Amino acid sequence: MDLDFIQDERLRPVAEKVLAGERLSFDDGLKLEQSSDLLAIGYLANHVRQQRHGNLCYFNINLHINPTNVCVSGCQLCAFGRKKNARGAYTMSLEQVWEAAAEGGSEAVTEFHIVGGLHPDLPLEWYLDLIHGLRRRFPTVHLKAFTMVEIAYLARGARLTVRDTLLKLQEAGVGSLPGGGAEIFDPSVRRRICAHKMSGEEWLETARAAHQAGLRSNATMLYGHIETARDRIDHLLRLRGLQDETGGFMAYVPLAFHPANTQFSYLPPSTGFADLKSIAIGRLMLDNFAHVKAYWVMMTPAIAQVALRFGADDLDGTVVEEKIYHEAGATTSREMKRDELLRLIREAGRDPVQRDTLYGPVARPQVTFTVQT
Ligand code: V47
Repeated sequence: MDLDFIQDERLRPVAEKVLAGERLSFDDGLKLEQSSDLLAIGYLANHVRQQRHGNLCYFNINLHINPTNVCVSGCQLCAFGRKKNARGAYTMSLEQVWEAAAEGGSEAVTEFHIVGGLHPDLPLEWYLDLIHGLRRRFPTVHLKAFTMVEIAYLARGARLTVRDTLLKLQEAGVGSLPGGGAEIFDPSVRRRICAHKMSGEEWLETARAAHQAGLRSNATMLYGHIETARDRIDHLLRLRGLQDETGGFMAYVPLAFHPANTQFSYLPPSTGFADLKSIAIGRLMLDNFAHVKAYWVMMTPAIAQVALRFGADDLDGTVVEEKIYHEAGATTSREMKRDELLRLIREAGRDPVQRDTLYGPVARPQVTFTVQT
């Protein structure tokens, strides 16, 4: 294939590998990181994306629920968590969680995305009741609930293995796990951004246990703080390694760090250039992940839309009431209407597919799409 689209000659061998369908190495990843030839990187990522998904772009109709912001972890990166009796700390009652689910369920929601802090007093039974209650009230809604960090914390509190905890939650109605809490796996970075959170190894170990229990999950990477390019590529390769083993990850979701109201408030926020590069490099390195998600809440709808031409095939969903990013200064809306998602996707020349959490299509008469052959 003609490689005229490349301006940075150092990318040529990487491009040749991508176009030949070969797996990229750590050094290839670094070359991509060190290059400013964003259009060439994006072209390659788009090539991979087109091969996997043609012209399709996925989205879902979901509702985020954060039952509590009380958290013992005190991560330096986080603007959401509060100590138990601190100002602004909240914990919803089970009834309030179920009411929030009912109130947000107006637009044919197919997924509740449920994550919260590590609450020192809420036992596993409380979470099982929460899930049971949602399952009973909303039997058709998929419950994507609790990060690896929450799962391991609940297991420790209940004196159960991670596997047994996962099995109990699954039995109660949890259908899959979101990808949060991965941050950056490198231990020296972790010590500075989330000193008391589980290690990267433990995150991967918990994801492995989840996949082995039959629960699929997503995976995230938090970038744009104190990490280096090497840390980012190392993170991606560790995710790729586990995916080779379990095949249990559905989507990779790069998350740009929002510094406001965190201990890193002196750092500048991410840029459109860095966001698009992150999406594209993720798509190129994670050759065994089906999906790369441009989470519009984090990267703004404007950049997320462009990302659909830089390797992303999924815009996440309607979200409603996002708290974690907005506490950290996100200026995006807290919700997006289905019609607006459709407009963004169609304007980018993609064919929208409303999906369920596990990427099965959701039949809705309003959605029309064609697969390009
Ligand atoms: O784990 C916390 C990150 C994550 C900040 O799986 C911050 O489909 C930026 O994981 N600036 C939670 N990021 C969000 C998350 C997620 C979002 C959307 C979809 C999915 C999915 C998962 O947010 C946390 C942490 O990595 N975070 N604080 C901050 N100040």
